[in-house]
Amino acid sequence: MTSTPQRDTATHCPYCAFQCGMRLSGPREAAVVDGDEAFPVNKGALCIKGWTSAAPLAHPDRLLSPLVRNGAGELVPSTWDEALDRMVEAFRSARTDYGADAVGIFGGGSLTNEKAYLLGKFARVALGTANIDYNGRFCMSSAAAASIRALGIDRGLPFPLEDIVGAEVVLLAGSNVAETMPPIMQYFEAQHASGGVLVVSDPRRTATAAAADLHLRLTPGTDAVLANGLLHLLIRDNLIDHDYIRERTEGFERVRQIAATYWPERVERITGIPEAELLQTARLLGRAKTAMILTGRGAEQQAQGVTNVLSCIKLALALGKVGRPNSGYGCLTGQGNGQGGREHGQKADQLPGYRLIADPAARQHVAAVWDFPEEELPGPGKSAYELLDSLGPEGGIRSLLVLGSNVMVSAPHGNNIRERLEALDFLAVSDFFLSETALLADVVLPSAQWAEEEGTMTNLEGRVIRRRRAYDPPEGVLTDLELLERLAARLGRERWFTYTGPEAVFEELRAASAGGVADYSGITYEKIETGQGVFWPCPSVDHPGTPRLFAESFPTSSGRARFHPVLHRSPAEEPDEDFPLYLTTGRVLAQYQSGTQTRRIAELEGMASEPLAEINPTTAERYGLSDGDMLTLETRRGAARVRARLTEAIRPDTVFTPFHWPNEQSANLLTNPALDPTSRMPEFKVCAVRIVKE
Ligand SMILES: Nc1nc2c(c(=O)[nH]1)N[C@H]1C(S)=C(S)[C@@H](COP(=O)(O)OP(=O)(O)OC[C@H]3O[C@@H](n4cnc5c(=O)[nH]c(N)nc54)[C@H](O)[C@@H]3O)O[C@H]1N2
Ligand SMILES: Nc1nc2c(c(=O)[nH]1)N[C@H]1C(S)=C(S)[C@@H](COP(=O)(O)OP(=O)(O)OC[C@H]3O[C@@H](n4cnc5c(=O)[nH]c(N)nc54)[C@H](O)[C@@H]3O)O[C@H]1N2
Ligand code: SF4
Ligand SMILES: [Mo]
Repeated sequence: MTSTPQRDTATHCPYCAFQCGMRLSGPREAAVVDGDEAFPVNKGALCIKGWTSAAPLAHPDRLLSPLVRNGAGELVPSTWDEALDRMVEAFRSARTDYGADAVGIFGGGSLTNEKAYLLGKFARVALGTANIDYNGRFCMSSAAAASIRALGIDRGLPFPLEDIVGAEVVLLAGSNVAETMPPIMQYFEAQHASGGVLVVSDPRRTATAAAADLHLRLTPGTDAVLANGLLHLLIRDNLIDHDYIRERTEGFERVRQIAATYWPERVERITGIPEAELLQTARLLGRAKTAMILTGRGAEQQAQGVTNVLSCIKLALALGKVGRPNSGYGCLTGQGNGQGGREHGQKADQLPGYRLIADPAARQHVAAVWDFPEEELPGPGKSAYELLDSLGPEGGIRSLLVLGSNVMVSAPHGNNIRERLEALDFLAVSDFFLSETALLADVVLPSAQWAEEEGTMTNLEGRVIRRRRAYDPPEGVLTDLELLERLAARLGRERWFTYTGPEAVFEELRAASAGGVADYSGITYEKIETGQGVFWPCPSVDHPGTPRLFAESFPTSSGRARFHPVLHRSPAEEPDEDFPLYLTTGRVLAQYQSGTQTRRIAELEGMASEPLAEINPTTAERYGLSDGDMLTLETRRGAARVRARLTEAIRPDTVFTPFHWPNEQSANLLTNPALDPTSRMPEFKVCAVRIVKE
């Protein structure tokens, strides 16, 4: 693998939404990573994944040519011409035989804005299919849906991270940031140093909960009950902000009636949180001049994820905190470009600029920018799990391109996902490595990695930043943008897919997003360079960008924030005689997502080489389990083999296992695909499980 000569490039980590600034130097084979002290978000700090992030660039497993499945059923190296011809042939015949919607696209939140945008355009203009969605649906979609409904806009954090430092109280609902974005801890440490208090709700005493002043060890799936219970106490003790509620919100009365039914004894019974801790939390929040509520996947990845987040938002609204300094509600977005990836059209219901594909004005605007007939743009398609569940003759999607996701490991109800993928007539996967999903493909396309491409990413604050190319891609490897351009040309759509490079794609994205909710029209590559990023919305070139939202009003039809009168529900599946424990899933520090990248890095494997199921010692005793024993976790959908890790940190009624591993170790063989009715988020965080000792 050749590499361009050594140079020092300022770019950002390929992994999470914190998008730490880093400097990359040395040749690709021995690339050296350093934290970028000039970047104001991480201020030079990186986590272990960031420090080791250059290892995949020259990894021996790296794909360096396309692969195609031969007559004997093996994946063998091929030319690009052959791989692309096979794809075009498969897409054409699916379309001819079954209609345009028989071709599906599955994208990802790790793609740059340019790639996410072009993938959306590719689906609608080159393929004419409605069926495109992406893995962000499995991530922050419940928070996104709730924020749009209550606040009129979904920008994960509507304020910069530095606002955390000045918050007197922060309630962190279902997030383990000490492991999932460690450099954020410097903000909580500074908050603590200036007298601030951190409260964490989590069924486990995580590293984050251990660093907090108060840990609410709630029963999985009871976040809405907790939020309603806190609101009950705030109303009872007159700690809500009546002026704010009157002047800036609507719909409080119904919410007050609902909160009245969440009296403390009831809340304690359902959540398991002692009444004294509920009262302590309510008082902390109610008496603070500045207070913030932040949610992570713990509260969001549930079949009632939207209800949970709406309940957190109404707490922040009743406290009068949304739009005030060092205060408000925010969602901690997860993937590298989880924010930008949900704004520019790779979602089933969406066009660029966070426009809705069903909205006639949005269609006209984007069709005009694309110079494409509006009536030929498809309508809304299927959401991520529903799309995957529709693969094969029954569901009707016969051909699929996966670009930037490893659904075999990360989608819920893994046994069904495997069956559905196998029922396809044709599967193409673009990745850097032969992921578990790529192993099932008919065509595998080797993609350039983060340090080999130019583009923009939007971090968890809504700050648009530059990803910079330090190396040319290895010979034989294309960027995803080049792949889409070549495919479109072969599909006879060259006219709409000819760009001089990523910046030209961004220029078109600017125009397509102009006037939309996520307005990038005033952002340029140059402006990002000079300002350490630009916060959207940024509607004109002379506009400085918008670090803080909601100071004056909300982007709703009335200008007011909306309270939603929502009642909690039980999780879709509750423990019973056969499956007596809760199962919850999530992450560990040293592995990232489906692990395609991080399971190949020796240093990270040394820290976490297999899934450890966290089990309370009292529970373990019932099953005769000792620390380190192998066991099988079983749910109604499947079984997974994991090693026991006994710890007092977890509730006795709950088992936690991380989802970074494939095959018989996969947590997603167990998880429940029950979907939130609004966001279509699966219930990754709660189902019923039993332990079988080996
Ligand atoms: N190391 C590492 N970092 C990552 C990632 C990674 O894979 N590895 N992925 C990135 C991505 S895409 C994301 S989305 C973020 C996710 O970041 P987080 O949201 O911090 O991660 P999770 O571990 O999924 O879930 C957080 C916590 O929710 C708790 N939880 C489980 N059930 C419930 C519940 O019912 N209620 C509440 N309140 N809490 C519950 C879990 O015990 C867990 O500690 O991390 C990002 N950063
Ligand atoms: N049980 C359980 N399941 C979960 C979760 C959970 O908490 N519990 N969390 C969910 C969440 S929040 C998320 S975000 C998903 C993530 O799950 P996935 O979508 O599987 O995420 P990744 O492992 O990041 O997959 C990205 C894949 O694309 C490749 N890739 C990365 N960047 C690019 C690129 O630019 N181009 C191309 N062509 N390929 C690229 C990587 O090598 C990798 O194989 O998992 C979800 N699944
Ligand atoms: S916190 Fe996220 S962005 Fe920063 S180094 Fe770790 S994985 Fe990379
Ligand atoms: Mo995520």
